[in-house]
Amino acid sequence: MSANTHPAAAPAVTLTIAGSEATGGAGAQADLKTFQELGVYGITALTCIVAFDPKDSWNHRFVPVEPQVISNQLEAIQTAYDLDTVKIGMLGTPATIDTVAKSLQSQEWANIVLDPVLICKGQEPGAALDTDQALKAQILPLATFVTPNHFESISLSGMEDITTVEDLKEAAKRIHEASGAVVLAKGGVRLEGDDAVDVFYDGETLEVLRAPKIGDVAVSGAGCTLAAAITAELAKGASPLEAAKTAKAFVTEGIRNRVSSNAPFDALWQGGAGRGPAL
Ligand code: PXL
Repeated sequence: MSANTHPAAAPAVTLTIAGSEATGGAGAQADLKTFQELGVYGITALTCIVAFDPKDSWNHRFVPVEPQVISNQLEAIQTAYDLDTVKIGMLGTPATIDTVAKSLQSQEWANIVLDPVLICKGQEPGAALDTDQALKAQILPLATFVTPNHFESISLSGMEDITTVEDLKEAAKRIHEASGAVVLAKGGVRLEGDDAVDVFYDGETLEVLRAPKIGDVAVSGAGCTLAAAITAELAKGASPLEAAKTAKAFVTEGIRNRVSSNAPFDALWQGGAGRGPAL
């Protein structure tokens, strides 16, 4: 049956191009859970498989998916659906970036949301540098919305450090000027103060979004979930600023309802949003 048979009930179809993080806190798993919670139909093209190593301080073990297999997934997805909204998560290698850039360029998009995951602990530093450069050269110019964290904001803006909200504003402006994308630069738990502060900048509107910090340790999946929630909201027709605000509230609730495990970090729980603490 064609997807157009029930147009009134049809959810927005939303793609994430991302890696698997086996414990389910981050990556494609976080994206799909977020899409489901926010009422969009989620699809994934997997770029890599990350398995933390409990015998080695939970460092990342990273295995890329072969470029041909990534390309096959995207061919199936892009042929099956007329997509206009995509989220890009962890890509991981220059070859993956090449493949993904080609698929992105094969059609028009209304929204390309880039979570510019620059460093994965399990990668060779040399390889990571190549990957970072390829991401900046080939994917960042295609993005319509980018969500750098503290470290990524320093790297993408070329600033020496970011220690204040004023610094974060400057970084957001520089990244917008370099990319043309709407920017949500995330201070998270890295800036001092009681609030987790993010700076939104679209070239005209500069807005500081605040939510009380919940603890002072970063929670796994917060960055993925924030970008995925922005993606879902944009797919449903929200403006970029509305999408950013809804996403921040969603992440705050998900952190409040986080899940602990035998790993040394908690994971955000998307199912916690709007439901209060579990009884
Ligand atoms: O949080 C960044 C991230 C994104 N994607 C994958 C990951 C991680 C961090 O662990 O494993 C697949």
